[in-house]
Amino acid sequence: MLDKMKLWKSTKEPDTLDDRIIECMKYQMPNHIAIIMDGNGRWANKRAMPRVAGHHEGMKAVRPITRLASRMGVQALTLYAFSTENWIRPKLEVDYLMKLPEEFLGTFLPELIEENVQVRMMGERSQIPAHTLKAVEKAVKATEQNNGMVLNFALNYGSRSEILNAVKSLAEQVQEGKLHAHEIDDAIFSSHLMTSHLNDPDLLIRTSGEIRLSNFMLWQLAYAEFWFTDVLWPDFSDAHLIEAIEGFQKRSRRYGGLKSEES
Ligand code: V07
Repeated sequence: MLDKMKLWKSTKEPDTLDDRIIECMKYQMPNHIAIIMDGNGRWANKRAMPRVAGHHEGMKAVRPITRLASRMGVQALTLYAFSTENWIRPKLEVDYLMKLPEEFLGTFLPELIEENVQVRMMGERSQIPAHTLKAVEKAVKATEQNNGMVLNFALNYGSRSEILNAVKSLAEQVQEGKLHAHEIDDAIFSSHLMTSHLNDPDLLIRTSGEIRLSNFMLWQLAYAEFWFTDVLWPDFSDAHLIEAIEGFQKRSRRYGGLKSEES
């Protein structure tokens, strides 16, 4: 895709996706992109299809986005696949969703290994069905020697519960005399979150027109740029990711000096 020949193309030619990728990569890329993949049910509704068909189409959209992010040099991509609030959905829908990791990895794992991607998962493991967890953990293990982009799936994840668990574990350390309460700072707190091994996202994308965080990475998104789009997740394509990154780059150039002081 990143054809070196394209570098020699005349600037008069219309912008192809490859041209835009090359142009984008001249500027500061987001290090960590987080995505709330919303609008799968609505995508299906619009076509008079069952909701699960939308989820399946949404799963198919993950692959090209992962591939493009990795090729553009993004260090981490976190995808909100299932929230702790999603359990209230009809059982058949939940059962279907919990089969998607297996299906996704069944076809995509060899390519992830090949592309040097590191698969990770964050979320409350105890409620996740054994068959789902097994598939995810197999992928985590199979890619742990890789050192390319981290593909972090938020699965049964909720940010408030993550924060509360961090508070509890810090409180225990204080109680055991291993830590003084006044020593607790941003870095120590962050190290007790599920993202302790990752930098904070610098770009959040939410599809499908909802302008909410829905309990997603509340601590980690403190300084992120937010990109909201009406595009439904199954329709979110390479061009949309590039558009979001171009938007991010315009903003981070505008606030240039300030950004690095904040973070
Ligand atoms: C899910 C597809 C994407 C749109 C959002 C809802 C439905 C990929 C995964 C996945 C998770 C872990 C993993 C590999 C793949 C996934 C769920 C739902 C529960 F290691 N898509 N996707 N998991 N959807």
